[in-house]
Amino acid sequence: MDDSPYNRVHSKAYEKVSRVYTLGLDFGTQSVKTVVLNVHSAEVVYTDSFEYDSFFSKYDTHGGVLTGENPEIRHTSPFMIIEALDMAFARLQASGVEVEHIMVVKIDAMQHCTVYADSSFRERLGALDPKGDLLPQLQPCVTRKTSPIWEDRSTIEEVDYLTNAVEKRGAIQFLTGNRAELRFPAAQILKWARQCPDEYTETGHIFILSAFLSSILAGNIAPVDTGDGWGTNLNNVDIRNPGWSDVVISAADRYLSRLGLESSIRDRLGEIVHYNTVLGLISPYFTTKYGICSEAIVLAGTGDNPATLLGCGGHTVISLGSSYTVNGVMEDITPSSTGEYNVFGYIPGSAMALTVFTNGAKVHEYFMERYTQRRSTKEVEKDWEAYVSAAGEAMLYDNEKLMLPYLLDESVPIRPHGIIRDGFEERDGNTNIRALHISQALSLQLHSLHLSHTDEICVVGGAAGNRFLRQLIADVFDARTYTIQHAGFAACLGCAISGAKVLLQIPYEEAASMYVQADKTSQAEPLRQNRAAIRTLLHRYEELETSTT
Ligand code: XUL
Repeated sequence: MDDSPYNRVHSKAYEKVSRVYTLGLDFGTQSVKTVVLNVHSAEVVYTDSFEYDSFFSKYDTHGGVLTGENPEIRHTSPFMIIEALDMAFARLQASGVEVEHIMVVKIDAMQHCTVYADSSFRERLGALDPKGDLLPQLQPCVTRKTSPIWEDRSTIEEVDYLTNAVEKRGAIQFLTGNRAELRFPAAQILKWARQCPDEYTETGHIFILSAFLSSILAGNIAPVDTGDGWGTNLNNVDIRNPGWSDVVISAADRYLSRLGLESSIRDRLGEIVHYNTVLGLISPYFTTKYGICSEAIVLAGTGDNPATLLGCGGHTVISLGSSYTVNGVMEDITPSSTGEYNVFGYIPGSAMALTVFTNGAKVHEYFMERYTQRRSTKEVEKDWEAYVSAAGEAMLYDNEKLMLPYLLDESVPIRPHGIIRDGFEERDGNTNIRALHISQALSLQLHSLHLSHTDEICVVGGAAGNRFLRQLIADVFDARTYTIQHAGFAACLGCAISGAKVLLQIPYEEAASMYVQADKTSQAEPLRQNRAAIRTLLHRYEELETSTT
């Protein structure tokens, strides 16, 4: 066995003489979350979370996003994120967790966010002084002072250009796995180059956020993994050989050339690698300053969605937030022709799809206000219990009332807002509440047919506590549903589990079953007696939906 950093940590993991921990960090839009996992006991020994708005008020962010006049422009501050990396480690050290046992570190971040640095970045990373903080040492090399995030919608011109430029050369959704998206880096970079050509010229490295942060951790320029690299519209779709799309890169270069910018975007992008590629030892900055084991390795960073998928066990994940998302493995990589879902890389050789339904728990909140008597703010849980009880029994019938519950413009399927009730009135609260639950579950299933494994579903997010909705999801998908412990930390848990997988050299499935702890009390099995009704209801819902195209 050679004496590479990887082999040294791997043999340490087997010694079992001391504790071995892995560290997962999640840089979301609003907050940073951290998990430390004990590899041998499978115990989560530390969780932490802090919000940008409260801890970095000088940046004046709202929900982590810089305030501005144009609602289409949604940016964060790369400087705030750099400061937050120091803060995550400072809090970890102050917590008393034995940081010297941390042997692997992996980061995930909100997808599509980009950070821009000049060519001094590499040298600066190699010379980070632990006596100082990261920001003063790295700030001078950040060439773009704000970073566009996934909520940005200001790039229509570039999206049109990219779509048309490669239409006859393979079409962007087939070349990159996704239609040209407003929030993806290809369009974002081109727009910025058009508006700020001098900054573009000054920039030596364009990073996806997870790769930027991983570069700091590893003290060297880090590649992006397929999880995040596939969210750029610049990647190819060869999941076994990660790389950029030559066709799209040349189209982007033609756009830049018209602006008088002759050097290729390719030179600034770095490499794309498989999920979990070992980047090397952690930078001495983190070992000296925060006491992390000097033999700890850093794994390639990834996007928050691939990280969440693993952190929830690798089965399909349905997240029931104000919007609903469905995130699962896609064995047969088929891009969406309508943009209903996005395709990203996942663990090596495998891809995943992510769907976002705009109208999720927001509609339940609206119905709760409309149809139930609210008690005091202290009794929110009781109010929700009463609301769920109003939806009625779990037994389903062919003639259940159905609705298209689009309080807001819907993204899946694309429809204007408006609640359409199929043969019943707005006034009857219980009927409306039941119809909303059933209709949402049916829609989730009908728009997840591209996923490969929906036989087990991890349900997370604020509305995961709604037992009726969980049962309906079990019934319509004919799947066991469950929630997990530490569900709010699923993304960084996914990173920590990836670390344990590398240390123990076990398959991802085995790592997931060792470390993802299902909350046993939350399990729901599909009810046999509902099977026939579900078939009818799926059919009826599909007809209702298509009747409104
Ligand atoms: C995925 C996307 C969001 C962000 C959220 O395409 O835009 O889910 O990853 O952080």
